[in-house]
Amino acid sequence: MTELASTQDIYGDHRPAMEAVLDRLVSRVVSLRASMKQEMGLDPIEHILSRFKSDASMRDKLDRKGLPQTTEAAITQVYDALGVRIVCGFLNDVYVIRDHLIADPEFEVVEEKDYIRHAKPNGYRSFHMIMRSSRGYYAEVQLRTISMDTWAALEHHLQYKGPHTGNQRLIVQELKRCADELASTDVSMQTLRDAIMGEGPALRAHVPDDYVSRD
Ligand code: 0O2
Repeated sequence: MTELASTQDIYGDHRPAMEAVLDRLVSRVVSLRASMKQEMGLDPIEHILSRFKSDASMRDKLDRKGLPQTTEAAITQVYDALGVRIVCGFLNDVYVIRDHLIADPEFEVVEEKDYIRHAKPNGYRSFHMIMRSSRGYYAEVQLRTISMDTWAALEHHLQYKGPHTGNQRLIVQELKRCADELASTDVSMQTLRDAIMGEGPALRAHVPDDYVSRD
């Protein structure tokens, strides 16, 4: 296939259909959020972001991967032209949402990377899913907690694609230490929530009926 000139849209005629797939995926997540909120009595999601990888970023990625600058390569060989990031308050909700997404009939999950159970050596944590729509467009879903999101955002500024200056060894070591501390906090916060949500109804069950708060 002939390479596209840099003035031509790398996504070609596919752009509107891809935008529709991204919208659809986001609306699936939004409705999942609403049903989980109703079921749990708590909002499992802090925020949802979506992005359509820009033409320039896609072209950079194709170059980095040694792929041709063609619409076909952008659509079939790079899986994150469409991206959705779901940020949860608590660790368990990441996996509950993952289980719901995997059961979604509209999208097939073609790959999963659990960088939570298997963090990257630098400390990066997140759960990644590559989903394929019925029309064959790929989207990457990243699920993470607020702590993981904070770390990734800061690390992105400091390290991921930025200039490598300063005491590199110390920076890498400190970033890893912060990631591990945040991961441990996530576990403590989950334990705390389990204690609060688990004990709440049990405690109430032991409170006599006439013992009501007069506040
Ligand atoms: P952007 O702008 O965030 O979308 P590939 O996706 O094929 O290039 P890989 O390594 O198989 O490469 O993908 P992986 O590991 O699933 O990671 C892809 C995305 O995860 C990245 O997207 C980042 O968003 C995020 N990510 C992965 N590792 C790190 C990390 O160490 N630090 C931070 N802050 N984010 C990370 P892009 O394409 O880099 O860019």
